[in-house]
Amino acid sequence: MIAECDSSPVYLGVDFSTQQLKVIAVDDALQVVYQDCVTFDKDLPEYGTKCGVHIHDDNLTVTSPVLMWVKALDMILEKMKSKGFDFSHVKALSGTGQQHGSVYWQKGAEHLLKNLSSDFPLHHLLKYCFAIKDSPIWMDSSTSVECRSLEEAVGGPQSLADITGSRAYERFTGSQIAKIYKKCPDEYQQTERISLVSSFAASLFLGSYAAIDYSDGSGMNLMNIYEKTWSQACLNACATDLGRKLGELTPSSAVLGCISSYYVQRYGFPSDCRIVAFTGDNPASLAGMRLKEGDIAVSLGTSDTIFLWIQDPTPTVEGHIFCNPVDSQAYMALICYKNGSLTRERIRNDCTSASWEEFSKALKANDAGNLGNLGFYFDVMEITPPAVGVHRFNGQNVKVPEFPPDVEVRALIEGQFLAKRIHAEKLGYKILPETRILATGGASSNKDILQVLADVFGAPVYTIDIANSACLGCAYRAKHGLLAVTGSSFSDVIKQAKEPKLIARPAPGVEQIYRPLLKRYEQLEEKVVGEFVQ
Ligand code: 5FX
Repeated sequence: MIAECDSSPVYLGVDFSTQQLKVIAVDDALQVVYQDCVTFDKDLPEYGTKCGVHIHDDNLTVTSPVLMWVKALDMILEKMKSKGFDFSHVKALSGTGQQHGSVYWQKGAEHLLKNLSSDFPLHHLLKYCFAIKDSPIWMDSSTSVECRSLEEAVGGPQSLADITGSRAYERFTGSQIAKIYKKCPDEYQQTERISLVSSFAASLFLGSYAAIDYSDGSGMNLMNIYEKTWSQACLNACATDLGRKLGELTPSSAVLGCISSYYVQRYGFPSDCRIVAFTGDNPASLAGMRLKEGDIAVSLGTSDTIFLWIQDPTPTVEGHIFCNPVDSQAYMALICYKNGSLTRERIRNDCTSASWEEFSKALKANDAGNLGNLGFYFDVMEITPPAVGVHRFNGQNVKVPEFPPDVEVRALIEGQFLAKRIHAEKLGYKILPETRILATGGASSNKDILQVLADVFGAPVYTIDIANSACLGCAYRAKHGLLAVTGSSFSDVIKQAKEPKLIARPAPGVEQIYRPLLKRYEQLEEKVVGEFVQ
């Protein structure tokens, strides 16, 4: 699709996700006029990533090369140019990135950012700009020691959650920075700015360091989510001089400035194209799905997440509270699962001929409840609950070594959704007659998977046309950022956007099947975690 050649405004959303860099452009009526992507493994094989990342030998450390992200940006902009995308209509641009990952800018990098020559691609110009070449990302779980000392420094896990919205989590940026401070002191010393993936990406467009927004900043264990300022106690517990290296925080809908002249000269963006603060992928998804209070979002991507809109948060030691990206008075609650689409793909490959069609057939081969068979599929160390390995139980709660392929497929999908419902209810979420489940992410295009979601939750499932709600949400946020100065709310701005559409309703009678299974699954989950802890 090519943007229309009239003078109507266009808003751009970009998404630096785990496996791809994506872009979506919408017109003034918020209709999608262009979409594109660069896939790291396929399009940038020289970086040798698998699913966009490097898993290190300890199986705990997970990083991505920061220059790969920069080169992906060069690539996608060149692609758009060669397809005739007219950059001169772009009035505002915003973006998103995988949450928690961090980027370490070398001393002198901002000077380079401010003086980019449009004759060269960014990955040439920024080659020596990073003190740490491999950025730690959200899949990393190597920082347990740093987590414990951060919690101890502020009075324990609940005290840390009371300040930052979450107890210490390995992937959160505070403990990742603490690890780098300890293990790579010279590189830390050489760092003049630490960005999140989202604010790093914003900096590339801005041509100077972009502030971290409140919503993505909530995923660091460093920010006071009520005061929206860095918590000095948390900063002190992680590294010296950290406040200065992190810079100021900013509201998620703030206009940070105009696009760098590099993009004006090289691609033809208008010089007054506004850069609206970038945010994390889950907050951006909340915007893209038009989530309202009472809804629950289920995102089925590289990570699975569930999230809710909340007004008065009570942080606990399970799940996270983030500042809301579209309403500065509100919050969002989130739970993240590491075993998402990669585990679904693994089971698809093991149990079918690696086809989603076959996977769907296998899923439908057994009735709701899977004859009482339940499974836990944690190929990598899970976050909630903290456990690893594959654990299968028959209808008598006896552990079994394997299931027939179609039972395995249903056990995986039912298990993933039973877990999500149990954990959402533990966060205080109540399923009411008006509840809507908003599904997004790659697997949300599979109607059979969404039918199981509707059945397990006993609520209707809706989707939007665009599976990448995070990227779309940023195109919406770009327009909102521009209009927010005139007092328009996000919900006013997105009135014109398409409403989510109904995909699946719970089948009659399933409630009676899943109610006892939810109880059993919860008890078995405790057993699995207990085994792991011993
Ligand atoms: C959320 O807390 C997560 O860690 C993941 O969903 C990442 O944001 C994936 F990009």
